[in-house]
Amino acid sequence: MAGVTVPRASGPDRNDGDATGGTGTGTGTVVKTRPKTKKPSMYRVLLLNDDYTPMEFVVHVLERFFNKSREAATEIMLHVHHRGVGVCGVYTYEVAETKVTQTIDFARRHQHPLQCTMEKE
Ligand code: TYC
Repeated sequence: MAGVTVPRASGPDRNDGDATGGTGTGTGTVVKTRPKTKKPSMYRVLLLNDDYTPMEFVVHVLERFFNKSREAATEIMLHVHHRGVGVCGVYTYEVAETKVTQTIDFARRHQHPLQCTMEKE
């Protein structure tokens, strides 16, 4: 039957990667496959204030594990000192989790109570 058009591969889930649309004429329409990519969820790593961890130690943690300059690290440390909590960086889940663990372990080894946590952005 000529002139009848059946919609194919119109939605994101209809395109299974087949490169032809069947018109029954031996010709076809090339349908480009759109690769399914998803942006990963991002997580904020937070540093918490306490009364005992030395300021210089917190600056060192920010330089060592969060790749901050001395100036940026000092700014974040002072923000946490005054406000109680502050963002050290935003990372994918596994990277954020690693930085939280590294920070807490490093603080513990130096007998400081410094705490660090993460939250979904
Ligand atoms: N409040 C601490 C002090 O006065 C310094 C400090 C800053 C501790 C930031 C923890 O995440 C922190 N020595």
